[in-house]
Amino acid sequence: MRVSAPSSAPRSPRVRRAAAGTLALAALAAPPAGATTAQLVWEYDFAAHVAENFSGTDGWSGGYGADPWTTAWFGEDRELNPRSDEGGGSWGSGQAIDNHMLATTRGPWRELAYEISLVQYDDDAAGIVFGYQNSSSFYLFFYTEGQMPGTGAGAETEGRGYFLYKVTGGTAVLLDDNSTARLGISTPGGAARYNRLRCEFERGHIRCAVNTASETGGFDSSMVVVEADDASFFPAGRIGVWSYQSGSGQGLTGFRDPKVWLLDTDEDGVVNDADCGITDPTVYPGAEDVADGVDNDCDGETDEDATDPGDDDTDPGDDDTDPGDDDTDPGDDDTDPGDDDTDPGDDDAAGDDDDAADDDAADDDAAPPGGDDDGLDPDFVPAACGCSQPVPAGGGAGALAALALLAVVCRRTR
Ligand SMILES: [Ca+2]
Ligand SMILES: [Ca+2]
Ligand SMILES: [Ca+2]
Ligand SMILES: [Ca+2]
Repeated sequence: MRVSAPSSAPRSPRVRRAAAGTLALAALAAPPAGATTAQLVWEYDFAAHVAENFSGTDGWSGGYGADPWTTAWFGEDRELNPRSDEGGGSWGSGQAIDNHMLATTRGPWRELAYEISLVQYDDDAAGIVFGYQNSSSFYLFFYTEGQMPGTGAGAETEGRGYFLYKVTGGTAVLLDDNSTARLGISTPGGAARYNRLRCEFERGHIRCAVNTASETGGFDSSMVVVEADDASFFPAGRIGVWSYQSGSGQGLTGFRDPKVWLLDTDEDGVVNDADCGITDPTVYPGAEDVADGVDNDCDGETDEDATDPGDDDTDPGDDDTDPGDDDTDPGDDDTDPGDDDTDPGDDDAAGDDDDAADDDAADDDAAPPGGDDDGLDPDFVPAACGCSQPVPAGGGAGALAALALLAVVCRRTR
């Protein structure tokens, strides 16, 4: 259904805007995904860029050239209006269904809160796009009390309420809708009344709210009209506005005062779009990358700022004060300060210093001939005998018995 634009006094005086102050985000109670802070990264004033054909102005670009947009339609009342918006088509076909205006040089953004004011003299669909990848893939939030594109290819249908679509490769799926929430956006033939639309996108959770009572009055949870989770959400994309069948040569849809905030879920001062740990306030670009197995500073390397990069911190007995201790010997308990950890056969018994003067019976006889004092070396030769036969290898009782036998042999050969 089509309505005519008011023929006289088409617009009431502009609503006097409240002074910039507390961000509306803070007033949107109980954010479901924990968003409590955000950074305003962009706002735009269409009134400062009056153009008959607005596409191409300051980075804005129309998605469908046959339906131009303008900021000069109503003289001093300079919002952004579609000049025409006819026909149907399908997503990405270059028909009216694609009649959007994108901020092509802002962003791309993903984890955001996006607001804009909308006035609607028609009863057909109008809304906003975000996460825009191309004309066939984007998120679309709109309101209608008349004509609208359906799901799938976008064949025209009629509806009433709020709709949240995800259009992927030219096919729209319904993420959520709401036909019971108070509408009140459309004001066919009546005085201009701007409504504030807001969509938040945080970690795949999308929710959109409408304030139908005040263009600048902020939001609370009662104003949320659609809400959904999208586990396979798009990467960062552009934002824009969208109008369907509401041009009719009269510019029945108007937008103004877009604003974008980027969300900082963990309140570490770095917005989610730049934070590799969006729920961990110890992880952000510029953080010290300590030895914890985590890339704390989001540079792709892990633990590069740690004092001892070879220390894996998995040994509770390792105090990390000995630079010569590489923690790679599981048999080293690090409890003997005199142990230099260079002998893999070392059992770390107290008092064992692994040197040539070792008198431990468990010594492996690595000392040079004659340098060992245990008398049990394989290369030991009794100096008083003159026999050239070496003592059999081994130690303990066997070796002592061999020594006794050798003494008998020596005596008999004299
Ligand atoms: Ca953060
Ligand atoms: Ca973080
Ligand atoms: Ca790092
Ligand atoms: Ca680390």
